Amino acid sequence: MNPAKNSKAGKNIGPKAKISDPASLGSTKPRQARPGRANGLNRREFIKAMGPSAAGLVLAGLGATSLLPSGCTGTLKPSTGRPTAKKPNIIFIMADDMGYGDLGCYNKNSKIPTPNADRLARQGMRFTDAHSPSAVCTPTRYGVLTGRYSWRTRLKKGVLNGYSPCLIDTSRMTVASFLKQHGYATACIGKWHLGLGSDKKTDYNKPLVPGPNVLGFDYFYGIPASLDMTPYCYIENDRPVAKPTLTIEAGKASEDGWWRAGAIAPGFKHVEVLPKLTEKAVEYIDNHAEKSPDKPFFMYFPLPAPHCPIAPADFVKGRSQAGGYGDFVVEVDWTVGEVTKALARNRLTDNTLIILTSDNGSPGRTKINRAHYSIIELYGHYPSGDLRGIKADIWDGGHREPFIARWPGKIPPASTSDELICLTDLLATCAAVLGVELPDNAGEDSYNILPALLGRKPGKPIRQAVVHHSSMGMFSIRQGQWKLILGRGSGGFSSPKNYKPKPGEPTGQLYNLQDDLAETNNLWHKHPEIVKRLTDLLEKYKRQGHSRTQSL
Ligand SMILES: [Ca+2]
Repeated sequence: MNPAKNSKAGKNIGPKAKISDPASLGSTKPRQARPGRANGLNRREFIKAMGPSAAGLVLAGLGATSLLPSGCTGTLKPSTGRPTAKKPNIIFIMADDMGYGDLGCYNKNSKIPTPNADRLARQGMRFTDAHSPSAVCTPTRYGVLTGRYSWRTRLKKGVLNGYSPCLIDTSRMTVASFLKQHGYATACIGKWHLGLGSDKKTDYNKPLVPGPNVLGFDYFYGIPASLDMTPYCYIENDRPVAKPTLTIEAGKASEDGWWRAGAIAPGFKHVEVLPKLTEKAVEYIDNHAEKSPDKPFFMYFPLPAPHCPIAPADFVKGRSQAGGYGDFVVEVDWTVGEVTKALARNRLTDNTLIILTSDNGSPGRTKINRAHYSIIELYGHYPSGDLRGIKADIWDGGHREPFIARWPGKIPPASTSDELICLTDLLATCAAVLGVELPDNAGEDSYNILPALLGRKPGKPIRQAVVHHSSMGMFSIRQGQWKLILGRGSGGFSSPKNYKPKPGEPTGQLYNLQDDLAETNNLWHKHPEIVKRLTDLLEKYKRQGHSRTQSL
């Protein structure tokens, strides 16, 4: 196959796009930096700032960053020649329904080539015990942006749809509003899925307020909800790029997954969404580097893939040994590569903290409910790796996530951390990066994981515990090696969903993950004292309205 020849994505990304020719998929070579730019200074400014010795080095062809301490691309002061610490750019890429076992760097038996994610892991830190606060989309997104568990809101189970009102209270601090307050440019590019407007049913003929712009994002470009949820349209800031005036029947883009029938904007094609959003993200980085080089930026980039409908672009078809799903993960990896290349050519790599994770587990593990076929049976690929369960479940396959963080000079390269963390930790960690305290009424379930990112070993866990939550609203709490589940069954997609115990049987599940990662041996009856301790801690977290112990 010649991917360039067959690429629809390449044709449809538009004349302004700077994303790679898909024929170079997997290529690791960063493009040349824009001529004359070095750390936001043009060549003349840079030489003036660094003095004659720098001029010689630049003329000798050495990159500007090689002159600076690793990890620091600070504003240069002529008086001392030393850089001053500069706020890092922060990019948070969150795949949709990508499993713990999909990426090669997490699963040596993965059937999916993911060279860009693997490289990010080699350049940064890979967490092995990171969790989304929920096993499904909307509540995880709420938790990422607010640092607060979503079950504290009106959303006690399930997810929103494309016509739901905005879930985040407009008075609540978000990662975006916090960073904006501290001088950042802020952008959300991708799948929103947190509700738009305040009407009971969103009216796409009216400004979509409140939405991302009201919640701290200077710029938003994306889709309202999941790729299988109507209405199918792009939104820029607070209105559709084209209104969803047409209708489409339910359909599919490949052998797996489908989209619902309903409203669609003229020209909208499911298969084009990930390339389009990638183009927008790359464009944002390029534009920001050119127009606002001295201002740090935060880009929240929630991808619509590999969520169903499984809709890989032509240029990735056949690239994996795990069918259309695997190919869609390859496309996610390509997106990661496009972002890192954009950083490199703009010489932003060294001063950017980039995180790659997923919002919940993969649904593709078994022939259960919405998973239309078994990726394991067909391809021998295990999207959940060695974990039990799939998306939506309370078992770790539902919410233990790949989590890779790179920040050159700060985060030790090729490192691994087994620190127990949660995606709600982004807010407190951003505050720590800036050296700012969070107010008590923000980030109630957010812990600062910066010490772990920097490779420090404080000797005790950063988090007191993490609370897990399934699609059906089943709770679990994790502390150390112990995981307590308040209920029987998966609480999600896997069968049994909610097993009703017979008299005398355990009413919940207790696992020791240290020697039972697959959650097979229920120790509920064996350790009643642990059951009580963790039950009490969970009740305390619910009662007091927060679980954060830092600065509270
Ligand atoms: Ca998801």
